[in-house]
Amino acid sequence: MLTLNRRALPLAAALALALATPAFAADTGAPVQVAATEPGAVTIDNFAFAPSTLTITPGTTVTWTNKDEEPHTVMSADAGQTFKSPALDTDDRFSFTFDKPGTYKYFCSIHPHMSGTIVVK
Ligand SMILES: [Cu+2]
Repeated sequence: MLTLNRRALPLAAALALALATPAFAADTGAPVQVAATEPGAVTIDNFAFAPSTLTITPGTTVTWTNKDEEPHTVMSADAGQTFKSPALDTDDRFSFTFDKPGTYKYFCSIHPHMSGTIVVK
């Protein structure tokens, strides 16, 4: 069952891409273009979170995708560490659903100068 799911997932994703995007995007996978149009997508690239500030509505799931060759983390800056990812290798993803309005600052624990903000309102 698990093996079946693992095999079926990329196929389903490719199919969804092919249906939702122009034909040329299906071949390249185009994850960057797709991610950029999703309201809850943050890309980690060149030691920066993009967009650095993302404004979303409550209940939105934000997914961070590491496009760097270096590992990064996503760690909320509040004392309670509302969200905290493991080290993300290249193309790894981390998701968190923001239910409560507020301003959530976060950073990469490996490179603390990397920071970003999620605004939920
Ligand atoms: Cu980092």
